[in-house]
Amino acid sequence: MTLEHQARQRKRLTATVTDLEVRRQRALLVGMATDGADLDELARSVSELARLTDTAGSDPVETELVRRPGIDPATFVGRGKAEELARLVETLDIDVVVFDNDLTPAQQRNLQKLFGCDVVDRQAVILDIFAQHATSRAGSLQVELALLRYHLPRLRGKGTELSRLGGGIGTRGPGETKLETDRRRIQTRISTLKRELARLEETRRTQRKARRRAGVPVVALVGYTNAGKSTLLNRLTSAQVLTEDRLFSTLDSTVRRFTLPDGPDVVISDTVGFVRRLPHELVEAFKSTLEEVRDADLLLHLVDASDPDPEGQIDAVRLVLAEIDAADVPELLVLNKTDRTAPPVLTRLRNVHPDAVAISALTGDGVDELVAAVADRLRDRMVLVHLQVPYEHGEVTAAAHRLGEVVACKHDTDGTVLDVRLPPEALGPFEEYRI
Ligand SMILES: Nc1nc2c(ncn2[C@@H]2O[C@H](COP(=O)(O)OP(=O)(O)OP(=O)(O)O)[C@@H](O)[C@H]2O)c(=O)[nH]1
Ligand SMILES: [Mg+2]
Repeated sequence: MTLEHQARQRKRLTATVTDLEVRRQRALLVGMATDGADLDELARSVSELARLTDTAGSDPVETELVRRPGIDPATFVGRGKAEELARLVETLDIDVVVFDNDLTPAQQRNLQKLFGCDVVDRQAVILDIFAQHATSRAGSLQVELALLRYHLPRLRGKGTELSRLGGGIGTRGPGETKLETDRRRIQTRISTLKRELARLEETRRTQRKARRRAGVPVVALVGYTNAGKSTLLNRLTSAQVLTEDRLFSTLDSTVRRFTLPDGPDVVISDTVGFVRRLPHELVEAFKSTLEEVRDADLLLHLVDASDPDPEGQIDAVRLVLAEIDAADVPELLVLNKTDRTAPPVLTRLRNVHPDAVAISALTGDGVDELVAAVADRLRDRMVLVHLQVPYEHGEVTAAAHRLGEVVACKHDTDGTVLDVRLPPEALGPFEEYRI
């Protein structure tokens, strides 16, 4: 298979999802609650789906909330309801029906046939947004990997579209053999992507190790998408990360140095935001980007305090953190957007989370307190050492100032005597000067 052929094939595969945004399509949103499910939660989830759909480039023109005792394996919402929705599709001239719940490939196929239009689920919408926003090489490869994994089990449904790819060989239908070839091609591409990503990851891992050796603590910004992570990074450092009032503006990680007042340098990293029910394929594919988070010394967990459901966002973020093995990294909760949060809401959040710091990344309010809190938290993990450094080793004294927090410093006849707090991983080169 030629490279050009592969590229064409990849484009087609993504096109099945990205077709959504070529022209603004009219979308009908459907959310279903089975017996005992929390209806408020459903309403919130569906209103978030509306934002996701809009970000993906379609107009959510109508929303249908369905209650049912259980899931229908063939049509998800049940035959009667599905027929009702089909009529709505007709009346409202709908191009795509977006389900908030995950659909099985069979349900998706059946509904598509019944509605006579595209049917996608929340996962597909999120994947689509990622596909549109990925810019870096690693980001694009990760998104492609996630898309292929998502499509692989759904291949039967897409059979006719894929069959056009082969071209040339007459007008035979998809058939089992064709399907097998397509599957194999995708599997091969998945292996290639994994190899390429592993190579890219190796470089990043080396950079991370170098930072570790230099003893620079890493603070990772994490949080729900649109919580204000990039805005905070830009405020703290001179980074110029794109910030926008839309979901998933950031997909790549950016790292910047930042000097804590009277303290050591730290590295701050900003990375992809999380969302409720982030597709597993994406979490898997972005694991290498998210390793930055797992290896951090401190997580700044930003939450949009002005959101209707900040607690839901906190829970969703913690779930993803657990999924990437970062649940044990120390966390400092930051209540952001205080400038647009109702005072009683803020008071309640502060009571529930007494250790949290409240800020407005936009106005800068509370940011000094946040920086002090970060310094405190990092200090907790520092080790206090006493050093005597001969004057001819001035570079060691300089390194102590750069890497640690110098608490006391005096000049003796034998050299500089220092009390300094150092991160545990930076102790090595100082051992011989300890007294
Ligand atoms: N009013 C107000 N708006 C804020 C504040 N912080 C961020 N914003 C706005 O919230 C939106 C999202 O901010 P970003 O910094 O892009 O959020 P993010 O967490 O990086 O989002 P993603 O990268 O998309 O996951 C932007 O429109 C910001 O201007 C704040 O403290 N107050
Ligand atoms: Mg961002």
